[in-house]
Amino acid sequence: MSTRIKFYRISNANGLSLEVLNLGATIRSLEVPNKDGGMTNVVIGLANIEEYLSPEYWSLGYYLGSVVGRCAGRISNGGFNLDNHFYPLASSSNVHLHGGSLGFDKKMWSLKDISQGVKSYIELFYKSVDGEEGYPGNLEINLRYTLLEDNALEIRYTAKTDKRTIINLTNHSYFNLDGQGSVLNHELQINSNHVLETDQLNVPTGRLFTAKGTPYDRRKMKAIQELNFNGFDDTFVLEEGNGLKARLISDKTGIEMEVYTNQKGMVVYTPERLEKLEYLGGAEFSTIPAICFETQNFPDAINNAIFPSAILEPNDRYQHVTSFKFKTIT
Ligand code: FUC
Repeated sequence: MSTRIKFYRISNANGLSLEVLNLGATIRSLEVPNKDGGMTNVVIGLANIEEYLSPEYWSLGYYLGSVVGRCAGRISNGGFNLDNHFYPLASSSNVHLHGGSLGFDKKMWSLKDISQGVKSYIELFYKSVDGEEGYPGNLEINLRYTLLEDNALEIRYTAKTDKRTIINLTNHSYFNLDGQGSVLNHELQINSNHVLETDQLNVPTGRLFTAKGTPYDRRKMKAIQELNFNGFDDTFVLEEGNGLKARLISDKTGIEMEVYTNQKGMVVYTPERLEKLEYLGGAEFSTIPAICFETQNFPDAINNAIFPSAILEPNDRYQHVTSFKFKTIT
């Protein structure tokens, strides 16, 4: 397999345009029509694609736009037990994060298919071998990014294994509907009544708390910035079904984004700040530069018997669908 970074671009008839890298199946840009008749890149990307491979960038642990796996989020206890075997994982303070030292975000995915038409899509493939980053089983992942006619970016992950394993995939795009600055003035709605309680290391304790009456009550649309806003790095519990899971709006560009998923949880992450790197389009960012909607299973599910299972059986298929749907309010 070639180790050169390549990029692929697709667009749809309404002007939505997506650029994806083979490295980490990374979304580098997603251009959406704005209310002024122009386009806004609503995700944070790097100006120079080679920088996605640089040790300096990796050491920041941003995962800008990348697919995170084999298990997104934190795993406690320095690993996990499966079928009476303990699988140790790369950990710091006994906590494993985002698939380990060389997770799926740092792997070269291969292009399986690309189609430019009414339904434009890019399909990528990655095989994670038995034992990679300590996880059991050869895991084959197909990932399809589709630009639908109704201006949704659909991300469809399917995976199969030849041995019992655990899996929790997500995409780590940093959304900013202005393409620069901060998201503090964006309006946000999250359709969730419960949040996972976490400890000092941000590992779930196994308990949920009720969002009502706390800064996590975001069921009504309102500005991200509010008196008690202290940033999010939290797992919101999602209701089952096809309903709306979250909505984000910027008045400045008139861009609205809706989040839909078949996953049971969503880590909402708002970094405090980002290093002054060379971002795509010369974009500059300030305090609370972006918001990530990491749709997924509950982190550390393998170590919490009451969480939905993260185990993938050899005769089963992992199927995850998330879409980010855009509208331009003029
Ligand atoms: C999210 C967070 C982490 C981390 C990372 C970049 O998934 O849960 O804290 O900082 O993204």
